Amino acid sequence: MSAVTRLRVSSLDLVAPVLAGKITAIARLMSRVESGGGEVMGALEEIYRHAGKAHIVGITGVAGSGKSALLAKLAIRLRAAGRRVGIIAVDPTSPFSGGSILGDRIRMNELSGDPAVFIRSMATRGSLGGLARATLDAGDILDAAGYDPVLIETVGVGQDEVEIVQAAHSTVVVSAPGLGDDIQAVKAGVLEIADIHVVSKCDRPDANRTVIDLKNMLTMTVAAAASAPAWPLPVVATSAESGEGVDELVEQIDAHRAFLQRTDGLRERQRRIAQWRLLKAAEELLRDEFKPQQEGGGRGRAQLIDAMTAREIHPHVAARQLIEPARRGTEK
Ligand SMILES: Nc1nc2c(ncn2[C@@H]2O[C@H](COP(=O)(O)OP(=O)(O)O)[C@@H](O)[C@H]2O)c(=O)[nH]1
Ligand SMILES: [Mg+2]
Repeated sequence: MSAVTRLRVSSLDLVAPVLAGKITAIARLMSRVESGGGEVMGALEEIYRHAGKAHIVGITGVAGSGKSALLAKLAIRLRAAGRRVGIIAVDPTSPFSGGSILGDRIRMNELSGDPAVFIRSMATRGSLGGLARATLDAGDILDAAGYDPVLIETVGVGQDEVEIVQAAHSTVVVSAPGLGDDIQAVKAGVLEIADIHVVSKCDRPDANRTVIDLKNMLTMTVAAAASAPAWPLPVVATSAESGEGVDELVEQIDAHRAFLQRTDGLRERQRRIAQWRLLKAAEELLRDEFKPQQEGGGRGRAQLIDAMTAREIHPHVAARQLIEPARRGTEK
């Protein structure tokens, strides 16, 4: 029995219902993307052609900064405005699915069961690069299914997570009061990738201090890098508890999208994202080709490792020898 018959419905057969916005088909295709495997590729090719309409918004910040709670509030507002919202959470520390966020105040079932809001938590997989790829493929699925915007939550640490955010059209960096003396975004190295800054939990008395600190820091860095002054970097104070600032955040996200469309920045970002995804996909192909259990190369892997350990050849040279046969193979 082939893998396809075992799956009963092939991934390709899921494409039409996904494009029609059928929740079960979307969920099934996403699960297949997450677990990997070649069977889903044909479907993803089809999906990719239909995607590219949604506004992809990355939301990042350290764990505990209030991203998930804010996203829930955002989703409720966007939903009330008649928009279909897709959310992908790449955050193993505070899973979106199941339980409640923000104590018992915002129950996720306020949103779940509503077909106009699709929320998915991506499992962090062991394979390097796989998570970023799977997340963006999942984003394509929601995009093609008519969700707009698609919000992607990641903890702003680790290369994968920062890269995912860089594959968004608009990036929101969340800083929370009381999580340390400095602005956490600086520590995480994501301050400079923000299109919109959020100071969360502004119902707390120490939030003002964080807003002031952040603004001070921004005047310094923006003055230093006067390259793209056209977009005035906003700082929005929000509270998922009181709902303060959430409307303003929606406005700023929409304003940034309009700015990108007006200035050709969108095309630029789309190209940057395409380039990044191209390189990611190529990396993954190469990695798959040289799985550890394989003996690859004109010289065997073990021999190359021996030679490197003995300091006879440089890793760069060994790597070339390792991939040489594959490169010859593709040139044929
Ligand atoms: N006071 C207050 N607490 C918040 C707010 N938003 C989130 N929190 C709390 O901060 C903690 C982390 O929230 P969460 O959304 O899971 O953060 P994440 O890790 O960035 O997704 C939880 O205990 C929340 O209850 C807020 O607006 N005000
Ligand atoms: Mg979270």
